[in-house]
Amino acid sequence: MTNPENYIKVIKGDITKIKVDAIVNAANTHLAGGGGVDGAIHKAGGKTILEECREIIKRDGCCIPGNAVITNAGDLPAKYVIHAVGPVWQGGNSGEKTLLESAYLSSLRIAEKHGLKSVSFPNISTGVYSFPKEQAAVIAINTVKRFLENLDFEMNIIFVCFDDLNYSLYIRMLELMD
Ligand code: AR6
Repeated sequence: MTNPENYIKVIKGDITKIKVDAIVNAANTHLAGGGGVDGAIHKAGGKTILEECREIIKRDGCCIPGNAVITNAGDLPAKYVIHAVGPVWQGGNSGEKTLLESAYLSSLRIAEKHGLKSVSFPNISTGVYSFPKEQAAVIAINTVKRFLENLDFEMNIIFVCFDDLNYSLYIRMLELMD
């Protein structure tokens, strides 16, 4: 794709309300549901999502940080949920940046494999997992941009920010890209 920035948007809101081919969840290694965006997705999507997560865990054992898996989206307006596991921030010297990049890339590769045309991301790892928001935003935007540059079909990406700081960081960084 040329000009990937034309396919990247940022909005402030609740990702469970977004009608896209797939929303990404900030999950944990057990795909067990939890708080934050994970809790909101399972609450709004209903039990079929957790049922499919349990089948995946039974088959694979766990979903390690940096990886992602896809499930149904239950009652959500999206068609699929891609569950990505970001790193827990431990000070920055434990491979957190690479793992966060990998969580975004794994999600994007799954979307590519399924031919998905629109994907929404939350700000993975910036809540309970405490990844510094500015560093996380740089990684998220650069990883998505590079991926789209090399993609041979058009995919729209929406960053759905829930808090004011993430929203203002993304707005600023995406304007800088122009
Ligand atoms: N829509 C969009 N973003 C949201 C929503 C929502 N409805 N709710 C929260 N956020 P977090 P993590 C934002 O904690 O840091 C869970 O318990 C939130 O403001 O959800 O990757 C899992 O089970 C923040 O910017 O995910 C894991 O155990 C961002 O989503 C653990 O938390 C990510 O915050 C994962 O921690």
